[in-house]
Amino acid sequence: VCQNPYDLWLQYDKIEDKTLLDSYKKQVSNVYLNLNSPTGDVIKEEIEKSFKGLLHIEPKFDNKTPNLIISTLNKLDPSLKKKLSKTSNINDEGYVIQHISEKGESKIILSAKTEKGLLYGVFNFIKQIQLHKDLSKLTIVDSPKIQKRVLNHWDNLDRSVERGYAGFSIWDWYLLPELIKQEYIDYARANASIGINGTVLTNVNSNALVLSPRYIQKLKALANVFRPYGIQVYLTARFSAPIETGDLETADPLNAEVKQWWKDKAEEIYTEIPDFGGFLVKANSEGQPGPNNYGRSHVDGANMLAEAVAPYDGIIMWRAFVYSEEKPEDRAKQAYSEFKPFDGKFKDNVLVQVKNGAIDFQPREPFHPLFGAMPDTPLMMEFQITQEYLGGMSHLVFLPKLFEEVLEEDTYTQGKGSTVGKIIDGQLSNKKLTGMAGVANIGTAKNWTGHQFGQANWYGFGRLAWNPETSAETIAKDWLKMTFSNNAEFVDPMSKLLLDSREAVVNYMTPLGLHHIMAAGHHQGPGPWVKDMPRPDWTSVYYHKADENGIGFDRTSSGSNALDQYASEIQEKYSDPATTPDKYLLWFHHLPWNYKMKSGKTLWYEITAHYQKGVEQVEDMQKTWQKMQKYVDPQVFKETNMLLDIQLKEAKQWRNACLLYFQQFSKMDLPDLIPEIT
Ligand code: GCW
Repeated sequence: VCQNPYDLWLQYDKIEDKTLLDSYKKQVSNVYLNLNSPTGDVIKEEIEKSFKGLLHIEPKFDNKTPNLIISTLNKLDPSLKKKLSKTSNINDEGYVIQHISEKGESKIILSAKTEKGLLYGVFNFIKQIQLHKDLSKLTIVDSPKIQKRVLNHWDNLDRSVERGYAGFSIWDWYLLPELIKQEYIDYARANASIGINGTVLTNVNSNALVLSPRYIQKLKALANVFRPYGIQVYLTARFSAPIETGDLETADPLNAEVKQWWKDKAEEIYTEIPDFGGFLVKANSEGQPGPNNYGRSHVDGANMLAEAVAPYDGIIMWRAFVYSEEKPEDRAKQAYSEFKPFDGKFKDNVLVQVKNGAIDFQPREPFHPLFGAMPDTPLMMEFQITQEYLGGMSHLVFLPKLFEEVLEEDTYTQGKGSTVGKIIDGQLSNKKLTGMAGVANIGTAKNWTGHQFGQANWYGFGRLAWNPETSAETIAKDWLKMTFSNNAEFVDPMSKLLLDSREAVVNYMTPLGLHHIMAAGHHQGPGPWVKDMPRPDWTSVYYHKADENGIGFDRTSSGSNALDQYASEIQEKYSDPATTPDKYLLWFHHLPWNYKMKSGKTLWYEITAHYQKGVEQVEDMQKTWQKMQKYVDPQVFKETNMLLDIQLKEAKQWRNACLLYFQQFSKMDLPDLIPEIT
């Protein structure tokens, strides 16, 4: 076993099964490839690399008697083209991979409308080999369901990464544009392999320095590296940039000089980077400047920027993560209150980027009520891949399970079946623009993500951005097979481990709808006691509201009425604790400690049992992992063991801290299932 963690899921180790290997060698011995472009070179390199690694062959490219034909549709021999099924279904980034027989000879055709489509097809084709699939049965017709599949780096120009746990930023701004690190190329390749087609290089909290001419040259160097891989670069735009640069005295979006400043800035960037993607903006949130500073609205701000990038097909991703310092309203309600009235008012090249839940990337939140509530505005999903509230660098948590849960939630906003996924991919409204963003968990760590299993979250984000209906189970299995081993004795128990890991973290951190009870500031570890912060909605007591009468946040009509922001089907169900799913119970209700749960037990008992269950689930993860040694690189095996030890220790800390803290209010005994804790 010799996986190299740096190579992520693109492990191309020789296939051991001799029969399989021989059949592959026969099927793809000679490749037709006739592309004369940087993307063509990338495709060729990838074919060479994977065939050398997986099949131990040097592919022939003599174009005479090929059995693997890689060609764009317009250059494909018409007789072959005729044999392909459903090519009209693919979009510009889609592809077809199909096994056909021609004059008794078998051939595999890989075709697409564009070279970018071919690149995605090539990565999928190689994946089929990694997964030991039968190539003689291949018929894959696939296109991304979402257009903008983007990583958001919260990377600062000093190379610190906000909420990053994998070392420093991989962007070495100091040595750019001259030094092009191999990591930049490998980063682009990894992203292309999972269909990610954009990257926002800077933190939403960054200052405007990155917009200066010096930095635009650095950015250009990166864009040149990424282009053959189909990846566009984007930047965050600080709203006060015209002032910060010393050019103007105002950033008022309705001021003519300000408008011109952004137009000039866009021109300057696009002159150097013609395929620049556009800007991501955090405005009037957590101290960031924005249009509100001038008495203007989010629409004024977003549209002003949208106009500046429109001539170049650029887009603006305007974040809806806002919660005002002045408003005493339930924080969960604020983004909806502020943004819903703007539905239909944004320009066509604006996406409103909404976090999956209304608070902040918790282990579990109900879906954000804005999904479905702005039918005339393209909404872009923002997931967090880095584990800010989910154990940071030390906990193994498979996030595709969380993402899947959100995407499958029914908003009922256009009748039953109006899932969040269908709103995001535009199915429900024929949106012209669609997008999904993931806050990256990537850094200078030798394995990119710090925790080896963080790689699965990067991988899974890409898969879901490509197709939000992909199941977490498929993602888990594919990732495990591509990264480690196809052996069922490894894949079956390990995919169970991955799929259960998300519920484990919910259980030992925030079961039954509890949320935001982490330690203040760094958000790692328990802190249900946190109070007396500069803002009430930064404390834990604001969210759990535990007192002698009970626990939970009443968001029904007797409380903040945040429930009112959801469709009536959801309101009806969730307004009564008896019909609210247990997983959201304390998100919507404040209930007495002896409230009788669906299980027949008291609320207090269920809280304790969930915390205990979470701890036991980590113990189960350890047991499973112990059996996997022979499938895993020794260093990865050892390190994961040590990390699981930390996770178990911290899970116990969570259980102990939360139960002892809440017990002072419940004044009820800990049931026998809880070991003695002090
Ligand atoms: O959750 C908060 C994080 C901040 C982050 C902010 C945001 C980038 O604690 O670190 O800032 O969300 O999403 O803007």
